[in-house]
Amino acid sequence: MNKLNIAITADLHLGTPFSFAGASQAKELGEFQIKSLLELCRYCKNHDIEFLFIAGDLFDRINIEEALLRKVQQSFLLCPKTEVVIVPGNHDPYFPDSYWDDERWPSHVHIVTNKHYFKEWKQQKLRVYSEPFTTQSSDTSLVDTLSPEIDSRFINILLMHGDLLQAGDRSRYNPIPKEWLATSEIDLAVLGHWHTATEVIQLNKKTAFIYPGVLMGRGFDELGDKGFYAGTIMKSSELYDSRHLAKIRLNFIPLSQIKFFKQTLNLRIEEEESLDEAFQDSLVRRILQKAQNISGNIKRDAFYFQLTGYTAFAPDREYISFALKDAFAHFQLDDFTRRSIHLERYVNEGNLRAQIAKDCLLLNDFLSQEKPVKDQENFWKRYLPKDFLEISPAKRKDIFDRAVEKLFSLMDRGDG
Ligand SMILES: [Mn+2]
Repeated sequence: MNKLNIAITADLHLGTPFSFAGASQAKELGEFQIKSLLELCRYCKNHDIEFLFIAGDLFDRINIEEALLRKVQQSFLLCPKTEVVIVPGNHDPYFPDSYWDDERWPSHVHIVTNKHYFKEWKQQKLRVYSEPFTTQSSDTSLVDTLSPEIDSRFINILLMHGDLLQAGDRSRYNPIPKEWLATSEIDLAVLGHWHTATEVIQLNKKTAFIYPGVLMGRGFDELGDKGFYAGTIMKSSELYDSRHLAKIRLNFIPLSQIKFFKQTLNLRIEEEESLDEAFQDSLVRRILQKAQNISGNIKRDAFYFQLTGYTAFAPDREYISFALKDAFAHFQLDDFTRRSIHLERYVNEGNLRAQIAKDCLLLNDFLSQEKPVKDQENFWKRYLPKDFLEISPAKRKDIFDRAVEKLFSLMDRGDG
């Protein structure tokens, strides 16, 4: 039996600008990315990983800072006994004199720079086939024939960046026909480009594929645990051995660097403080509490909160964000709350607004009745649009509330 310890990852997108964050936080997020790579390399060393496959988009762009390139090259020095194979993806395509041609890449790092890439590790009975991106898109499949032909005594890996699709489906990013892969006799296709992980998926008895997903989330569209896959691939090297099908055991290894979370905090007026300032502080507390319930280490997390529901005061985004700026690695807040109008507050004013408030209270009362009193119905029918009473009660109430909100906020602004 031939057994290899392998790790796989893709789509690190190192050098992402993180433009949604402020300058200092963007820098910090970039450092988290490098730390993720360091963590991965340390894992490879500590777990005797023999091969690390990186399935494209290691870098986010074709122009990166020299310092970043050096850091990445040096990261791999942490695992000198791991053979690292990297294929360029659509974000970091290979072209002559690009960073891929830099002479300082460690010797155990193998970069796929030529078409029909093939490399064999005789002793480990491993063969790797790959095709690099050489431009930023490719609407035809980068792979057609495998050369040399598959020798099933080896463990055969296909390392590719692209879209695994049904024949005829279109993609600008290297559409890899599923049907082709299923007949390729490749043991494992290690694929990049899909940012969501798939685990190992067996296409048939002989061939499996996996998209490891991103190594680290980069925004609020890549939520929760991210990481890489590691484990073993096993195969008998006897040609006619019935066990010559590969056995693949890969586990998801979450990384401890930054995670992204998206949360909604629904507010109700009854729970509120009676003072604006106390209200803002209570929001700060509630956001913190909710975040802490979700994650054990919020200083390392990025949280996006959406506030919804009814409140008496408008949440002060600036105040809340300032109060929380050191609590999280990154924090974003959006306010979708609505003001609740207390009509009773206005009825004793003795002005036109008081009269309108009284009418609104009466209408509200009428709209809240399950079975409207006939007299009242006849009365309101004269004032309401014909179809209004045919709308569902919940929808009706919502329209009414919004109208009252609008009306009274306009009158408030005009000081009555
Ligand atoms: Mn990509």
